[in-house]
Amino acid sequence: DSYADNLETDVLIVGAGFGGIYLMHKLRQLGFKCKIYEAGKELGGIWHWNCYPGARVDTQVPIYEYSISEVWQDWTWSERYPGFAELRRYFEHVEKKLDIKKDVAFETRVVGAHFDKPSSKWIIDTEDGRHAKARYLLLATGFAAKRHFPDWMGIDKFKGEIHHSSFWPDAGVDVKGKRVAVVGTGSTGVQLAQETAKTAGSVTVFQRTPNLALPMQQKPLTKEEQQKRKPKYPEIYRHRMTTFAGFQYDFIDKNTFDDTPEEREAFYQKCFDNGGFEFWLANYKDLLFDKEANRQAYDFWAKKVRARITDPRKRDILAPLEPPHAFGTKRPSLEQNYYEMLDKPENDVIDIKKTPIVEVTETGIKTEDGKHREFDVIALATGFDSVTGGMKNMGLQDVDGVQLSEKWKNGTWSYLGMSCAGFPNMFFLYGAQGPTAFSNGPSCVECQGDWIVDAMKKLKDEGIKYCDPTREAEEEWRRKVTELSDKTLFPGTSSWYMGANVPGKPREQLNYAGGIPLYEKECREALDTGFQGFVTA
Ligand code: NA7
Repeated sequence: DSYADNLETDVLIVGAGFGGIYLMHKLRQLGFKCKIYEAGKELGGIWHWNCYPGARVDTQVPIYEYSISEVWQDWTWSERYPGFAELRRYFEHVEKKLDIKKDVAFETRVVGAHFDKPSSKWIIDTEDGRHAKARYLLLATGFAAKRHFPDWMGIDKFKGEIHHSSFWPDAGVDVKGKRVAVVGTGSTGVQLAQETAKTAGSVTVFQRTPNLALPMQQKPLTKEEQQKRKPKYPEIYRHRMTTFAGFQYDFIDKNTFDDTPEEREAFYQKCFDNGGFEFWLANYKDLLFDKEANRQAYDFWAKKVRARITDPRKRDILAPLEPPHAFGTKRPSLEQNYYEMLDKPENDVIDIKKTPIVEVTETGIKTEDGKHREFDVIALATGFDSVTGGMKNMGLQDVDGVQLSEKWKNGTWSYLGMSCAGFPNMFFLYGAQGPTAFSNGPSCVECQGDWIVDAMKKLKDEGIKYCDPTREAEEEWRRKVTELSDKTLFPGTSSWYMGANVPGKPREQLNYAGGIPLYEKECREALDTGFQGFVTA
């Protein structure tokens, strides 16, 4: 790659997933010269990294795709919630349509970046010692760029196969007839356990917190039905930006106790039958605000799930009568036969809140009650240093040489969830203090991507060379993010939304909980009033 060595460009984008590709496509149209640095070997971001058994998106298509008409016009899916292999094919299709790869340096990991004041440019350093110079630095590294590994004693001693879900070998792992342990019950753990059980001899799930998983209601999609619906796509994409989470549906304009118990039961049932996140994001509007309302939803959920499990011990671990946390304050996984699968005698679920894992041995896992269980394969579905971990891990320095990891040591400060004081001409998306975890990825990426692109166009048109948010604007944004979250039930639950999944990480709301429409309005106001909150020169 001639450009990849000591490259000079207008815009350096980090990450070639949904976000990075969108930025590149839109900025090219405006005549910006862009390059992408990508640590992986292919386009697709999260779908490039995640190929564990069962990896699948939990948002329906066509909501989970670009609104770019060249891309959607001649693309169809095979099912409502596609798996990783089909998502990878989607990115191959995106490549055919948008010709992205010619400007991507793959296997290029960014390990440092600083702003050179005299030239007003970012100098970006890669792991293998290359450097790039760019007027703008755009970070599209997503919320799951840094894995979270448990620190159990003996984890290196295990003689079988052990893999983190997002480092799963591309060639797969042969689990046929084997004893498989799955640790973690986030979206990943549920999918992994469910899929692995199809061929494994046994699956044992180590659960710290039950996943309040919802029925996926997967459905095959025909080409014909999708083609017939395509004329409606532009309207679908316009509409998704008007909903709280960037979906095709929204919370209903009614509180839980406005309905009679019978009406409520029927409504909950309808959400379950429609499947996906409807029971979460198209529920009564007080679901995530009111404890009593939330309890109603939990009780319905527990009743439905408990009825599917015959083993009383497993039933109480998987769907306890008392809620482990408010429903929806941790991300529900979408399951297909998770509960029936774990109910089978050969499979098991271990409550590691009660009996924590104390050690990994050469042959298995030991828990605090002294029990040792033997395994051939251990799958770590222990998640990520979510939202902030990736950006803190890139060696980013502010104008005074202070690392972002230092600036964010005791908490996160950004402006609009897209910029940071002291990091001029740097924007990021799908990260801290934006709608990130409370929204559909492509909706969030397009909302923030359009703002970044419009901001850069404005900077160019007005001849502004330097654009840096003020610390006051950051303080105000952080206050807003906290205030919005404090009205909800989220702060009461230890989740990755709250930074509470990684030991030692500050507990704070990492996401903007006001929904996409309000978020967009606030960001647009800042731009339309002439870079309000930024110092420009
Ligand atoms: P998550 O949602 O962070 O889930 C991680 C799971 O691993 C969760 O159940 C954790 O329990 C558990 N965990 C984490 N550390 C440990 C240790 N040390 N011991 C035992 N169990 C542990 O990650 P996912 O990969 O499932 O999903 C990430 C997002 O990607 C998902 O929400 C989708 O948006 C896509 P806990 O709940 O903290 O008690």
